Amino acid sequence: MKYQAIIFDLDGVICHTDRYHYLAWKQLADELGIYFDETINHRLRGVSRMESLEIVLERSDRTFTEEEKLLYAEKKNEVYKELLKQMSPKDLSEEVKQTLDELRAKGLKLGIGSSSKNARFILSRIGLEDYFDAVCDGNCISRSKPDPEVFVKAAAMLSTPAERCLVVEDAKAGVEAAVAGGMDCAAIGDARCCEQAAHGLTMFSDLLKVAAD
Ligand code: B16
Ligand code: MG
Repeated sequence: MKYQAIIFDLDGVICHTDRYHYLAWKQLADELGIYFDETINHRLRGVSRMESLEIVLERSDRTFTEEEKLLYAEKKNEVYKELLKQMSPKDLSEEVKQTLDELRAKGLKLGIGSSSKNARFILSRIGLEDYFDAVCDGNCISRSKPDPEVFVKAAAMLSTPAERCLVVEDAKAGVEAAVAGGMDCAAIGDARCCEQAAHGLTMFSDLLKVAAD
């Protein structure tokens, strides 16, 4: 097999938290009197929390101090974390769980490479807290996607050279990060239009065909 390890993005690949991100950013934007909608929310996919805040604040004519920005990011995160408590193992689809189990049975190492600082909490909500061989998340990195740091560190945690790792991503910045790290990327959802992706997945279980090569 070409690949020895698969590194999964979390939000938008293993599970879906967009709605909660949307509701939490919307609450903050409303409080600040800033226009925010689903289209703007879409631009926040795979982008770090502070970069997301910058995008949300683009619609304001005010300038904000670094202190204010940190406070707003924290405020949004408190609302988001509260909303995440609604998640349960039911938010992990049968297709994703079965595919992960089959990939593991083939002897592949499985890891997470996520920009989110809430990745471990999300994994625990969906019943996967102890499932992965490595979890590299927003707390482990200083540069977010499209910088390859999160995937390079995940590959090191899995003791697997980049060329034997496959990254699964739903965001353009994530595909770019994987390729910059010397890894093949399987793109799902919106990221499928990225030419840099080595594979396109119509559905998550298509990974079984890709991994068998
Ligand atoms: P947090 P991923 C990303 O997760 C999300 O796609 C993105 O929308 C979010 O802003 C980012 O995590 C940071 O999340 O505020 O929880 O640290 O797609 O890289 O798994
Ligand atoms: Mg994602």
